[in-house]
Amino acid sequence: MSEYQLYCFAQSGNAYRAALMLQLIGADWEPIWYDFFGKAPQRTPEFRDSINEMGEAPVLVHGKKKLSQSGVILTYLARHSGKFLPQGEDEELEALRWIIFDNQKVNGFLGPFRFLKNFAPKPGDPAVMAFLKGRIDGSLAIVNKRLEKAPFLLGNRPTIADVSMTAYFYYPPEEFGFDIAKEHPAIGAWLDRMKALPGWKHPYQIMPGYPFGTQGLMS
Ligand SMILES: N[C@@H](CCC(=O)N[C@@H](CS)C(=O)NCC(=O)O)C(=O)O
Repeated sequence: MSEYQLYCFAQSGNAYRAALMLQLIGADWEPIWYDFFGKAPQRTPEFRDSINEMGEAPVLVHGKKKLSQSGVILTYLARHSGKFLPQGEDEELEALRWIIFDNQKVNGFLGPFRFLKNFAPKPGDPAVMAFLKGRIDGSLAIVNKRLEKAPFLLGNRPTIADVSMTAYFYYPPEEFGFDIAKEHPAIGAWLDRMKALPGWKHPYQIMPGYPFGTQGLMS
C-alpha cells in the first residue's frame, strides 16, 4: 500500500490541490475514488462517521491520521516534506490569507459555477450563474493583479498558497464558458510556471473519473 491515500475524484478542484501537492513533493500516494455524483457515499452516515464528518473531498489518509480541508492537508504535507512551506510568521500568515481568500472567493465560487454548468441534475438558474460569474471575475482580477507583481503569490518561490490557488484553473475552458488564462494574462503566465514544476500533472491525469461517468484517467 502507498504511504498516502487520497479520497478524490477527477472533477474535484478542491481535491486537486492535495493531489497536485502529493505529486510536487514526490510522495508515494494513491487515489481512492468514490462515486460523488452517482451513489454519493459522502452523504451517508458511514462516510461521515468514519471518513469525514464534513462530507467533503479531499480526505488525506496517512497511517492512522485522516485529514480534510485542502488548506490543512497542504500545511501538513508542507511541514512533513519541508517543501512549499512558508518561512517564518509573516509568510505563514500571508499564505493562510491567500488560502482562505481562495477557498472562499476564488475557487470557492469557480467550483460551484462549474458544477452547475456541467454536472448538476438541472442547469444553474441564470440569476445564480450571473451572480457567481460576477464574483469570479472580481476575485480573478485580484489574483491577476497580485501575480503581475511577482512570479508566485508570496514572491519568488512557490508555496502552498500557489498550490491551493491552482484548484480549478487547469480544467478546460469549455467547462467554464470562459478562458481564465487568456482573460487574466498574469494568471496564465503563473499557471505555466506551476506547470513547469517537476511532478506536475493535470487533474484528469491523477484523479480517477475521466471521462465523466467512468473511473478512468486521462493519458
Ligand atoms: N474548503 C474545502 C472544500 C471541499 C469541498 O467542497 N469539496 C467538494 C468536492 S469538490 C465536496 O466534497 N462537496 C460536498 C458537499 O458540499 O456536500 C477544501 O478545500 O477542502
